Amino acid sequence: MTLKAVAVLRGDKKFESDARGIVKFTQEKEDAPTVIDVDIEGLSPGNHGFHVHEFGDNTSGCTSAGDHYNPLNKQHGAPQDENRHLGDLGNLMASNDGTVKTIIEDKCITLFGPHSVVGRTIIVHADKDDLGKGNHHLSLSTGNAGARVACGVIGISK
Ligand SMILES: [Cu+2]
Ligand SMILES: [Zn+2]
Repeated sequence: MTLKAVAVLRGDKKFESDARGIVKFTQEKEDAPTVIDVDIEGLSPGNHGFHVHEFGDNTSGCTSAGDHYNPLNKQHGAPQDENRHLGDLGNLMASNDGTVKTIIEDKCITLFGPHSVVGRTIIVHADKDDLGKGNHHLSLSTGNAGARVACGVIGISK
């Protein structure tokens, strides 16, 4: 049975961000990769860290979503790394007009079972995620990706 989910991302006013967009998740069965369809605008050109964070709580904007979703207690990393947070999706590359339209396939993100990302928050950051390799004190926790410019709670979709 295919499961689908969607998040509507809005800019965080604290950072005067007007980034916004839609991220759709589709997974055909429990052991299949999840296909993530990204359509975002209003970003600065260049790379932006992209993660699922633990909580579906946006009461204080994107800040209240907590840390990277990490139910298996791993270090921050790149999507293709074995040692990565479940929520680590690497970077989105915004073009010169500030838009991102891309499709990501990820083997860790799931819509099934106890580690489902439904009800959690997807976040786009101001800066590039160094994928745990930046030698910064935040590299192995957040990738030093900076402010949370846009976010949205992942909800069940039809
Ligand atoms: Cu993040
Ligand atoms: Zn992470």
